[in-house]
Amino acid sequence: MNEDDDRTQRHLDRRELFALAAAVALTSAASGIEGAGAPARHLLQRNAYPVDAETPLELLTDYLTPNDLFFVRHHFIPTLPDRKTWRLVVNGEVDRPLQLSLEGLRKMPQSTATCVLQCAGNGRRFHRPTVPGVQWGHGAVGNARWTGVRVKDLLERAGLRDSARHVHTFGTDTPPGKVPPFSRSLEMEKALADAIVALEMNGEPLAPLHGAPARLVVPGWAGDHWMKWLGRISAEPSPQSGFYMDVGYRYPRAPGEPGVTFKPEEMDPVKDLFVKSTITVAPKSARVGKEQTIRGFALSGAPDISRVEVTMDGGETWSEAALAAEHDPYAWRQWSYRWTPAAAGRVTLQVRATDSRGSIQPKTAVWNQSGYFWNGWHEAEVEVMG
Ligand SMILES: Nc1nc2c(c(=O)[nH]1)N[C@H]1C(S)=C(S)[C@@H](COP(=O)(O)O)O[C@H]1N2
Ligand SMILES: [Mo]
Repeated sequence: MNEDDDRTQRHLDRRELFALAAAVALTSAASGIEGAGAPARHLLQRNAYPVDAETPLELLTDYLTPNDLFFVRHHFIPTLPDRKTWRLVVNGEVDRPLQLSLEGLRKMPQSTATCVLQCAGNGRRFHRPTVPGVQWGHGAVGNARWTGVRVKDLLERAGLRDSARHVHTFGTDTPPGKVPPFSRSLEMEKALADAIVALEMNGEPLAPLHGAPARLVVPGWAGDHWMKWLGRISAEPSPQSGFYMDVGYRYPRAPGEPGVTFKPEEMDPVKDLFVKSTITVAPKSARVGKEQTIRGFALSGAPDISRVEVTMDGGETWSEAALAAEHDPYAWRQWSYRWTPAAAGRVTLQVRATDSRGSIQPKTAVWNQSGYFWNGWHEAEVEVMG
């Protein structure tokens, strides 16, 4: 970062900090699948500075998650670029490095992907034994329409060289003190396949909380690859190094028993999301003979979900839920299950999803020291009255 770059950035002023605080109204964690009456429309804050806030599950009922309810995850207090002076630099192993303004990016062909953004740590609080880190419940996830310029188009315009195998990505947020920068890189193959430098989210200019003026979208991959406040992408022969590549955001190659930790070299960077299904609507109580509809969403690092099933006997027998018609590659798939209780008593409903690659959601998520990719069967308890 040279001085020149510094002048194009600024830290949040007081007004913006208050706006942030309002966006993530302080509230304690509620598990939120029951919620009587109209739920309050705000995020659930999991951390103060930087901002880490998730969406209450009962508000994750739309195919497209509204922007003001979309979860937020920052490693540091962000440095927000000024839209007018901001430039996206494309350099590294290219013949013609680029420096593009927002206007310049808008003039390039735009492309759209509707897909899931999920933090690798979503559901961390459900791992046993517990693991340190932001104690996300189920709501560090959302589905949105992202519009912008394909990374492929940018790299081709810059004259990508064959020597480049990885794309290093850099945000304009700077860590405090000795904290290492949030460095990421992704394989060239993935970057060229479907990554987008997004300028819009659900038809609106990207909001500051979500990385304005531009962020990376990596369909099917965990949120840590989705660099916000993007300032530079660089084509490189090798992966980027640094704490968040070499130590953080890694998952054991061959996971062990719960509680067993691994050295960084026994792990690989997290990439594809794991298949999972989440319940968003279930009654707390029901009546024998009266139909209920249970709802939720299912997602995966595979492009589609092929089935969602419900069990009421702990996995002995399964019934298929109906999948909603709306779907896009790497988007979530909404599902519903109509159920008419036959007998009084307490019922534990559990769901599991299967993706288009044939992966089936496991009953218990694989424990790992960073608490990534929790995807155990989600359940809801229903009291059936006679
Ligand atoms: N520059 C920058 N980009 C970032 C982060 C960050 O701290 N700094 N956090 C990442 C992580 S871990 C996640 S899960 C997503 C969250 O995106 P959102 O806040 O728009 O939901 O942004 C990613 N991009
Ligand atoms: Mo994340």
